[in-house]
Amino acid sequence: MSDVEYLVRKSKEFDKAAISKLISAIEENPLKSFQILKYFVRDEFVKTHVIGFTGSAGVGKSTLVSAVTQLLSQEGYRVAILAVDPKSPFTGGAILGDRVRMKSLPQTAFMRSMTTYEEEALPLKVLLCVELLEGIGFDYILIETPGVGQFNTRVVKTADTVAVVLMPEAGDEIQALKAGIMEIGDIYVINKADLPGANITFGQVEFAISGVVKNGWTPKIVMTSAISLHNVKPLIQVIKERENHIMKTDFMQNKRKARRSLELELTILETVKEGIKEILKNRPELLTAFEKVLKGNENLTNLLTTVKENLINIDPGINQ
Ligand SMILES: Nc1nc2c(ncn2[C@@H]2O[C@H](COP(=O)(O)OP(=O)(O)O)[C@@H](O)[C@H]2O)c(=O)[nH]1
Ligand SMILES: [Mg+2]
Repeated sequence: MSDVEYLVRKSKEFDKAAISKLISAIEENPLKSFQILKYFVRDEFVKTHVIGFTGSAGVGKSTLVSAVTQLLSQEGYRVAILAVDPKSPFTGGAILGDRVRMKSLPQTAFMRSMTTYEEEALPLKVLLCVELLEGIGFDYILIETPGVGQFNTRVVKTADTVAVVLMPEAGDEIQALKAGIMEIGDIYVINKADLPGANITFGQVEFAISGVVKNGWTPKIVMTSAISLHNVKPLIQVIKERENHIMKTDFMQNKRKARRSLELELTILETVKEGIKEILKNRPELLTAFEKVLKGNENLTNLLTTVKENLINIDPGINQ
């Protein structure tokens, strides 16, 4: 048995060290991860509920995800958390803080932080890790993402349920909601309901999303206070309601199709990117040609045609 086969077998027994090693391998080289993912049978029947938690920094996503994990684990479910953390040049990321906040996770739960660069949004490696965790058989995969830019569209394609997390006096977010750019939520969570102003925010969200129906589902608004488990129970109830709704139709299958088409797109993109790097390294005459283009002595189309011909011949160097 190869190393990979051994790790795959252990991971199916929910061995955390094995799962971590497989995730590291995916992170290191997403284009080679198919050598791992092929060992996981994917049936038509989907039982994993993927929930994306998105929202501005500091609204309490990590605390909330940790509380949801504890409550679902108490019911006997297997929960995996992927905390996607953009590496910001300003803060250097919040992984350490998240580790501290999530250290009290139950024994059966699995948690992994993944760093990304802001402009990458939800990168391919995260989507492939969702594939892995689904293949292992987790009941829930909770993805924490910061609520900015491209994260939004990608999280919608990746998660079965999007929970937009807000806190009282979230003025900018309410404006965004009104403008329709935050209508990605299936659940709106007003966290920090122990602070003043939660009722007002609730009313504003209610007003902003009134009339919105997505795939027959009217988005729900729920108040939580993530610092106390008891005050997160209403969210668990809404998650179960949502589950009843989406499991009844072919929604889950369609979601996976959407996610896989995004994976395909990103896989092609990554391959082409690698190819471009190769070409730039091996064909110094392209730079000379480009300088001629800048001077007007050469046509850009000719240059790009050469690049295209070279790209077609690239060998991704990945044998399955
Ligand atoms: N008062 C109050 N504080 C909270 C609540 N949830 C989280 N916090 C605090 O808010 C801060 C940011 O929480 P964190 O989970 O890191 O937010 P994230 O950046 O969205 O992941 C931490 O100091 C938490 O302890 C809550 O429901 N009420
Ligand atoms: Mg966080």
